[in-house]
Amino acid sequence: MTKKKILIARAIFPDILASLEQQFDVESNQADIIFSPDVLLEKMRDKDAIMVTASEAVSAQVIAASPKLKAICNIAVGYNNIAVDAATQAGILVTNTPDVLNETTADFGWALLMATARRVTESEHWLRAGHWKQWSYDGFLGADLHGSTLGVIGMGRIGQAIARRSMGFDMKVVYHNRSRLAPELEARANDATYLSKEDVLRQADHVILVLPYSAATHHTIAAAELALMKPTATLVNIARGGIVDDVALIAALRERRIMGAGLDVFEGEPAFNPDFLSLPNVVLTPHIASASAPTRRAMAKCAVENLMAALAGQMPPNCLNPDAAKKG
Ligand code: 8YV
Repeated sequence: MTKKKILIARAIFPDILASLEQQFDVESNQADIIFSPDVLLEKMRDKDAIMVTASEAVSAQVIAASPKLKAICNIAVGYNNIAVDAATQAGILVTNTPDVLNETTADFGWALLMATARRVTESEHWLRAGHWKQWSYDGFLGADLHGSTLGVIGMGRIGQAIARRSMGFDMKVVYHNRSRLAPELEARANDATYLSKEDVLRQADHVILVLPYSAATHHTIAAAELALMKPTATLVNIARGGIVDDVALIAALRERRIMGAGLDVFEGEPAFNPDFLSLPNVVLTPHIASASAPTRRAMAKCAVENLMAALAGQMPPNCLNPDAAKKG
């Protein structure tokens, strides 16, 4: 029997690649050279399934040019890079990798929160530059986490994991989400209080964004929203670029209308607005919130399970568009 053809668009763990090569005719990209949209389209033409990351845009055009395709398996929980409706119409299953990254991503949200509030990277840069000649009572005064109010915008599984961690800091949690959580979930999330987005921004000392990106969430935080925040507040984005209006954020940080920001994601990444580089009150990381070795491996394995199920004619465990099966 001829093996099914799959494309793995980015470098993955070599042993996971080797196990796939035993079962499928695999085109891989261990050199990790990003495919242009045209190259991706060309490579997908004869494939039965593809594995991509959030960096690959699987557009309606690319999908229309892939007549054999049965499955698009994202190695990410967010799937705004994939034209899911077009895939559903074409009878192509789309999968993501939820849950396996919740705790690791929540840990990283806290890393950014703490680094931002306590000015960790700013003071480290200062030290490395040789400026540390004496201790001073007001050197790098930051904001307290303990006893403060945490605002979570996007209270899905990762948002809830972040809120749970705030119990240890004796914090109050306020949140906004498309819909209010069930009472037992609010209780587990440190007795989180549901508020409008505006009230979360007004009340929180630290705001963290954990919502999925879509046309509806584009610029959830822009100039008007930043204006509602306390001048002492911090903002952390571990969700997606585009949820924050980066130009508006740069102006707010420059004018100290908020204290600081911690950003793991950017509009147009991996390119980002260079004005961030000249601001001391922002912590910048290159989209690494899920980057622990066990979690990245778990994400790859989850994507593999989804792909194998789809190519075996079964419903993948993390299918985002089960209706696609009806078109098949
Ligand atoms: C991914 C992420 O590592 O899962 C997501 O949605 O943003 C990250 O965990 C990254 O997007 C690569 O696909």
